[in-house]
Amino acid sequence: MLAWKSPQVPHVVGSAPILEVFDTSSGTKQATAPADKANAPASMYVCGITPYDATHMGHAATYVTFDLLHRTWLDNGREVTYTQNITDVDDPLLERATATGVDWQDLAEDQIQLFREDMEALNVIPPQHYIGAVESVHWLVPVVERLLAADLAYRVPADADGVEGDIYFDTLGSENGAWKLGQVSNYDRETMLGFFAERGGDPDRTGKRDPLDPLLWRMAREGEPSWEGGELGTGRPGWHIECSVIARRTLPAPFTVQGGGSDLIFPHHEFSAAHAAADDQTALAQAYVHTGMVGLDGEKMSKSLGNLVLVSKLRAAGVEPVAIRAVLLSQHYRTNWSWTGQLLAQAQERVAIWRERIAGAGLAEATALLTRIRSRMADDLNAPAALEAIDQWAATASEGSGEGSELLARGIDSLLGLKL
Ligand code: 5CA
Ligand code: ZN
Repeated sequence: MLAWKSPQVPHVVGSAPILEVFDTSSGTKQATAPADKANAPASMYVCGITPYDATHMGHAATYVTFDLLHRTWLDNGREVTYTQNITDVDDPLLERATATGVDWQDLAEDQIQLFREDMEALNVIPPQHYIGAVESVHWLVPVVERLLAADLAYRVPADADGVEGDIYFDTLGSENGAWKLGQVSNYDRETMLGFFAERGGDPDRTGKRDPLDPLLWRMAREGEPSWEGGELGTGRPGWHIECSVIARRTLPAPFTVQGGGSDLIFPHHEFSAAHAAADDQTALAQAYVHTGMVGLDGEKMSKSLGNLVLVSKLRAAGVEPVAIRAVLLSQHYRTNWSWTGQLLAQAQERVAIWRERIAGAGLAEATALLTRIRSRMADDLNAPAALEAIDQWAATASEGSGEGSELLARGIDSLLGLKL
């Protein structure tokens, strides 16, 4: 699928320390390159949108976070391969389409287009591989066929709707040297069961070997879209296998970083990794990086709760995207936080001050400030500290020659994606 237009990312002289990120799986900060090969190629998979509603600040915060990671790697001179999916067929999308009386494909197409415009406005570098679930069905079918043949997947009898043969993943039977239940999330079983039921799983489906076993292939139902599935029969894919297959088709194994919001730690990233390990005995990713949940005035922002602050609405109201991005950078990516009008007003004020001060920046202080920004970003993407460094400089710098102005503007654009 077409992604969106790439911004120009300026190259800035100097070098940054190797980026360390917090890895959910090990519970520690991990270097994202070997110490002796800071500029090794890097690869990243970030879970994309389910296109049934417009981009809210939670999505934006997550994609901007991984954009910071991407920019930090580029600044290290690394070649980056980036894949993002689109869950363009799944229950929430189909349910919304039915409820609003629109065709599910039209709904997806409109929302994907709006997402592209939002990402472009927010100066987010697009992925090289932007792939929809629908496009990946023919990659995924042979994988599920292999799992079935190895008895790591199995069929269940008909449920109330009378449809036979949905295919599930045998979680406990699939544990091997590359993956064990809890490998990614480190959650205990009770926590897993809670999140599984909350986030699209069906623990009570009869005929499953274990309540946590996730769906791999759903047989065709009347009124639901379906695809030819070879030995699987006609149907549509489960959610985790989609990301697992798209990632492995487009990136090396294991790739450097798997990314998404913390709502994806379990079951989604746990089982994406499980499917990969069951299919080819490899770890899916080297590090699993998760962003905190963004809320609105204290509640989680979600499409289903309907308490959304939309990027497109703010843009339409004339808010500068650079100010929206400055709000997103003002909060550490791992914390849960709430969007407020006050944060936006503060960011707008900051942007105005920075613009004014950068015009007169001296060369030595611009160079010193860039070094500070680089070291803060290398330490688990500490964007709030990087912004504070800019504030501090802006508050104390004397009116200079302006010789450092271009360097500083380019550095802030390159590293933070803020085009001032
Ligand atoms: N299509 C799946 C991933 S394969 C999905 O979760 N789609 S989504 O549209 O619900 O979310 C898109 C991305 O935004 C995911 O990475 C998700 O973890 C993240 N996200 C969703 N809500 C929030 C929120 N309130 N705060 C921060 N990130 C969020
Ligand atoms: Zn995903």
